[in-house]
Amino acid sequence: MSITAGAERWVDEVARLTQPAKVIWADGSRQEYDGLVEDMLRAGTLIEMNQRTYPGCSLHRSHPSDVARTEQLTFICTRSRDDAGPTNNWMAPADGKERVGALFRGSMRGRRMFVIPYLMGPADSPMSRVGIMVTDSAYVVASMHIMTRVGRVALRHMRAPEDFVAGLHSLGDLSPDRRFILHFPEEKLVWSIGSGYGGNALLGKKCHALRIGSWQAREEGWMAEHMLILGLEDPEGRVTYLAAAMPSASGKTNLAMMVSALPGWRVWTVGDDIAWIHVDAVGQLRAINPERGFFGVAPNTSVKTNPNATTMVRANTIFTNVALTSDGEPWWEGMGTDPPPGLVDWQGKPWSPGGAPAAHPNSRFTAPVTQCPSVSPAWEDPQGVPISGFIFGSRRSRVIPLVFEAFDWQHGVFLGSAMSTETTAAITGQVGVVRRDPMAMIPFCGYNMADYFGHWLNMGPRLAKPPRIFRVNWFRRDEDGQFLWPGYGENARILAWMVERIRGTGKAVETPLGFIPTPDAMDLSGLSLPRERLAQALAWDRAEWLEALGDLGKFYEEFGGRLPGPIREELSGMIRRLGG
Ligand code: OXD
Ligand code: MN
Repeated sequence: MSITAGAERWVDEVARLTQPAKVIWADGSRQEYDGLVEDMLRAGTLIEMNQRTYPGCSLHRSHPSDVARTEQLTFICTRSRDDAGPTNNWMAPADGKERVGALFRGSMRGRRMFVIPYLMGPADSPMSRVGIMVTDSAYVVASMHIMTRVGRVALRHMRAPEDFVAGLHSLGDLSPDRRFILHFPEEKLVWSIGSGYGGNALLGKKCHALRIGSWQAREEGWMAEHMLILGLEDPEGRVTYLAAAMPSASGKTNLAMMVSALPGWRVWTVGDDIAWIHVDAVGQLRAINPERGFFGVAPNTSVKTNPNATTMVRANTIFTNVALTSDGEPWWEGMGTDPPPGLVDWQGKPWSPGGAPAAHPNSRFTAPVTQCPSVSPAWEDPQGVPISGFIFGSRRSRVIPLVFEAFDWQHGVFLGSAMSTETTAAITGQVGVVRRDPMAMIPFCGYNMADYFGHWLNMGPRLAKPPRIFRVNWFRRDEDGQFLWPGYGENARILAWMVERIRGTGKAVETPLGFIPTPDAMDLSGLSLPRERLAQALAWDRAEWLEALGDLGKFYEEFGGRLPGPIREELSGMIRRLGG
């Protein structure tokens, strides 16, 4: 039997269901990409940008009701409801197949069906995995070209005919009433219909690399995390790799490609959204970025916040839902330039000041990793990069200090499980509402989160030297609503302290929360930040924390007896240390 027989059989089955006019296997070539772009320009689903200043760039405007991930329409379909857990929407697999199968029936009539064999991870890495995705959207195929490795490289990686994650996607009629993103982890299968939005439709990303990936990772003893990966080079040229989990649209891309404000230090970018992490033969965690592109949030990307990204998106980039200048260039709020006259908003309407934002708050750029000026020389290392520290960061205007370090692995896992964050425009719904988001994985964990905490706990003893775990919050504000810490390139000062902690030299005080940097521990040379502002950013309040831990306890109750004992013990230990 040929290695692709399983994929061919599945594709035939899907074609019988969706009834496309034509089936096309994508080869991932430049010629194919250019042809897709030409087709879309002709069809008006893509708009050519200024080819002199933005060569190879184009703009896609999505349906106005299809601009972000729709978590309420995203389901985990496991045989047992408990395996999906209380934080996931659940549908019985047979019900999902029946209900959503009816929407797929004939959904590609008159359309082309593209079959995309894609590889998540570097070629020839034992950590990389294959997916076969079917879609009727040319925009999705072109985006998959940028975000994944498409074609022979994927087929070559298959070890057996069933060695792939299958993903069926159709735009359907784009109605939110007929939109579903279903995951069948027991079958390594994804069904997505009714949305063309990246997080719902580029199935390699959240659906495969995180939801199905996390299920496989638990089964096989590795980790699939919503994490950036960066290498921090010190003035002596030594590079320390860190992985950081932060919720959607909360600064992962900016941190991953940060230009350090601390002289002599430099950040190298490995990934900005997803990390697949394995234990190697000597008990060292090693991480790969399964993607090969960035699907970043455009608003607030500027020369000040992320100079590398502004350079990176000057060519070969697909912009989605940004505003367009009369010169055919992209524009968004927080770009650092005034809105030029003649600006057209993300829906293609003339824009005038004082109204709604010109760019959608979740407008995006899709650009190849290789165009990032800070791309790490190790970004495609098949063995991955060695991880020495994990960072858990969330967006909280109160309570959570700027940075602190866990006592040990178990305490660090607890701190990750305790994360909550203020929501952003990356998901449909209200922005700025505090919600629980353990390890920034609440929307992406493909199984019961209590078991996920257990999986994290189990990883620790397998490691020769478990990475240090840090908690950060760049988003803390003062009483006037001003950020206490300048963030962006200045965050290098915090990363440098982490590296010193990893090496055993960084200074810290022990508190009931964990280790907090002493006032003189971080190098603040060249930064005009009053000492009392830093103290405020690092402060913690007993009463606020006890209240927060009370809420956390209620969240944990949702998991009943499935919550691992050590997590419960860490919670009571922290309450005890705080005198509660
Ligand atoms: C993303 C997200 O697009 O997390 O990365 O929503
Ligand atoms: Mn993300």
